Amino acid sequence: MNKRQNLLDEIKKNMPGRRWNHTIGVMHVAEELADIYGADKEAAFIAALFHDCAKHQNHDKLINEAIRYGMKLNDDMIHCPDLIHGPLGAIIANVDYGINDKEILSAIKNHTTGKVGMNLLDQIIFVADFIEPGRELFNIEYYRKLAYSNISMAVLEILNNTIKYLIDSKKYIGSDTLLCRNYFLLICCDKMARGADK
Ligand code: DGI
Ligand code: FE
Ligand code: FE
Repeated sequence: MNKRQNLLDEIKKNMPGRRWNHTIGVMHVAEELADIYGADKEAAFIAALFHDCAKHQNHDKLINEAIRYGMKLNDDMIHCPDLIHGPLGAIIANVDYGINDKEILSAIKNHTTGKVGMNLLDQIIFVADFIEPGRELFNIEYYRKLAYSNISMAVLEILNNTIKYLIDSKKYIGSDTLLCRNYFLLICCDKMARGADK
């Protein structure tokens, strides 16, 4: 059996079916986007495969796992344990599965909040996670279309959507989410961000 199949089997074994279906969707979309934008397809596949490998619904389990792997929890992670699974997933991919490509680990680590200066692979995983075929969100076709025509604009619009959702549901917003949104606003529409006239 080849290495790729071994990894697939290993990750599948440790995931509930629903999350595995989501992971397959993210892998498929990430490979497609890598093709379109000229990124490394194999790296996109591996990053997508691992991106949610640390996602446990139970916050206590997540925190305990993070501590067990020696991960440092920042304030945002303590206020919002949902933000732990990306960084923890990158550590697990590295420690348990020997993934040591820095770009793959970065894409896994930052897939929930994004980060300032995200590179192409980071953006592909971030966007693929949001638009994979299993996601049913209001106006999802708008984000899907954008993803295939302007990936940075797709990142910006997804972050705008997420921040609106977090405000509407009175949830804590992590600093990376806000900083990343402003970073892509400046990249995508500099004039608009400065409030400049047309
Ligand atoms: O793990 P997935 O469900 O596939 O997707 P994800 O890793 O992007 O996580 C999505 C959730 O993360 C979604 O409910 C919004 C939430 N999220 C993203 N940024 C923030 C956040 N939640 C809080 N509280 N604060 C954030 O800054
Ligand atoms: Fe996730
Ligand atoms: Fe995901």
